Formats: sequence, structure tokens, C-alpha cells
Amino acid sequence: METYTQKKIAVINDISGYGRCSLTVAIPILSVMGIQSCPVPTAILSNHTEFPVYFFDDYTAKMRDYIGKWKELGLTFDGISSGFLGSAEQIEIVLEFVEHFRDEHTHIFIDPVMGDHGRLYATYTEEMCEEMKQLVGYADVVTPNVTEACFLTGTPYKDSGWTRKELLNMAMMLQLMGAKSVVITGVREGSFYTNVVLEQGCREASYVKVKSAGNQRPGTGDVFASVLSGAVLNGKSLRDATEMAAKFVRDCITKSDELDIPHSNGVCFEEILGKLVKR
Ligand code: PXL
Repeated sequence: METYTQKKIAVINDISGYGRCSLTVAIPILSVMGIQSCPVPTAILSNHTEFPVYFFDDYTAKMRDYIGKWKELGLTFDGISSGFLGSAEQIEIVLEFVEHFRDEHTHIFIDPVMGDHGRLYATYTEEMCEEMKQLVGYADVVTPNVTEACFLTGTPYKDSGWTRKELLNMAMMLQLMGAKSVVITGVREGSFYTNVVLEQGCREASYVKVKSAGNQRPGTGDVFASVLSGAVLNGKSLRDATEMAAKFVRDCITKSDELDIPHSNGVCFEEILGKLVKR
């Protein structure tokens, strides 16, 4: 059994060469927060799928061999996070990974990257939705956006006009599916984005409101999930971690608009990464 004082997280996510999302966001953010990130690639893309064309190489067939070596080496992790998954079988692989590597201290972060603006991503199938419902049951923290929360709970989607009661109901449904704590991200409330935080054992949610700084962009969910997992591993409460993540995303959007970064290029988080440095 290894013993390290620095925290380590296995990051199960894709690598997209252009557009700033998934691993190209997670690794630098976790590093600057003082955490060792250990990627498990799920797919290799030339760029994310919100561009009109993309090359997509599914890594499912290789993942069990890749993970098998980690098992042989007896590696251990303080955290496991999963993001974009490219096939239904891959979701099974993540379930197996969690079953094998978790112990009573491991934090499991499941970001059910399925879609946005009421629609599933181009690569997402019905079968994957069903598998994802199971994976959510293993989460210590699940971080869906509103679209994903709707797909997971069978709730009709709407762009705006969510009541707190409706949001709390969705978060409770996700807990009934097995997730310990739930953070529903980026709910538009007037000129604010609200994040609904329902912690394990709580009957009431807390609502982390951050003034909107501009439109959400591709990859903001990945930035949010990375900061949140890093902050929780560094000992912050889920509410404080949510606030840190939401404010960092807001600042990324402000900076990207200031620098006139095209929408599809995501957020230029690199410019303000220093704000996350662990002191
Ligand atoms: O940001 C989520 C994400 C991750 N990975 C890939 C994506 C997207 C969103 O479009 O296409 C490949």
C-alpha cells in the first residue's frame, strides 16, 4: 500500500486537441491546486463536438488493458472523477474502475457530461443515458447542468423559469438514484447563475448565486467540475467548493469576452489560473 501526502485523483475523461475542455482543462487546474492528476483517456478528438466537424477516436477497446496495469501496480487514489464518456460500454468500465479503486476515503466525482441547452451531445445515445443513470448512483458528488439533470430524472427541460422547489425536487431525485451529494450547475435566474447544492443528509439545498458575466461557453462545465473536485480534495466544504468553482468560471468568462476569444474556443482559463494556486 502506497502512502503519499500529496492528493491524487484519477481523471477519466477525453482529450480534445482544440477548444479547451475535458483533460486539457482538468490537468492544469488540478495541478495548480496542488493535486496530482492521473488521466484515463476515454476518447481522442481533434476538437470538441460543438465544432461543425471533428475526428473522434473512441478509446473503449483499450481502456481495460490500460486500467489493468494500474491494478497490477496496486495504485490508489484519493479521488476519482469522470467526465465525457464516448460509449455505453465505457460507462460500464468506469463503474468497474470505481468498484475496484474506491475505499471508504475515496471521493467519487461524477460529472454526467451528456448535453446542454436541452439537447444531448451528438455522440450521446439513449443506451448511454440509461447507463449514466446507474453511474450517478456511485457518486459522492454529481454535478449535472440543468439539461443533464432533466435527462437523468425524466423532467421536461425548460430554458428558464425554474422554481427552487422544482430544482430541489430534481436534486432529491438524483439522491434517490444513489448520489450522496448533488450540485446542479448554472441555472439561469435573471442576471445570475445559481448552483443548487444538496448535501448528503440535508433536507434543504443551499443556493450559490453568482452574477452572470456573459454567456456560458463550451468547457465551462469541465472547468467547474475540475475546480470543485480539487477544492473538495483540498478540504473545502461542498458549498465553499461550489462557490470557488462558480466564481472561477465567471472570471474565466469575463476574461474570454475581454480578450474577444471566439465562443467555440471555450474559456481562456490559462490567463487567470494563478487565482487557484494552493497556498
Ligand atoms: O465540455 C464537455 C465536452 C467534453 N468533451 C467533448 C465535448 C464536450 C462538449 O461538447 O464535445 C469531446
